[in-house]
Amino acid sequence: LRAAIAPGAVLLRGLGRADDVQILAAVESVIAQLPLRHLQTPGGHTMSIQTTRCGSMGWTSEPSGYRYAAANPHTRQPWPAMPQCLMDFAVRAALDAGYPDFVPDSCLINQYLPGNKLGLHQDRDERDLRAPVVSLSLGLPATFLFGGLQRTGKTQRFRLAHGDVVVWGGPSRLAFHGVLPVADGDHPLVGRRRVNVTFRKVG
Ligand code: MD3
Ligand code: FE
Repeated sequence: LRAAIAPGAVLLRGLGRADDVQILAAVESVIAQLPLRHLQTPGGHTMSIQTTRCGSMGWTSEPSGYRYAAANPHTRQPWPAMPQCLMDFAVRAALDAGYPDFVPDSCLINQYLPGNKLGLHQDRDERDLRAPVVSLSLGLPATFLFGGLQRTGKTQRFRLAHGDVVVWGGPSRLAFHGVLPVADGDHPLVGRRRVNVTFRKVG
């Protein structure tokens, strides 16, 4: 089921459900190589969600700001490789949404425990802003906030459930967005958490 939810943004409801066992195993293999942790914002706050990543470019937060790097600044090692099934899934989702040339080089994995949230922000650290962001929700459902190009504008709300995919491109690429606190629950496959996987072409 494909629905345009905003200019350039396409919701592919349940696309990730068919392969959820394999996708979750790939996510767990990344977590085993590079454990989830709370990032410190450049402003000195600790994020409630926990993060890890894979692919040739990894997103990091340092006192100097957010940036993408080819190596983990803590270990000077490359990031874990992107599992092939995650790469294949992201390419297929982008194709379904009308972005046939999408080849991600970066995958960010965010884990939300009940109560965790993500404040309104823009994703603008990627060099190639023509490429869309592909996001996959797993586990507990969440209410996603989607605003305009200004932080103070009106926001729309979307309920994202296990297996839902959104591809954010075109005019939506720089829109403000966030996630409301996740309600408690227990997902039969994923457990007491929401896992969000985003794929990007950093360039
Ligand atoms: C709209 N993640 O990783 S996914 C992020 O659920 C992030 O963990 C949220 O925001 C999460 O940066 C939301 C949906 C999403 C991801 C990236 C976007 C929406 C987006 C980039 C541009 C516009
Ligand atoms: Fe974001």
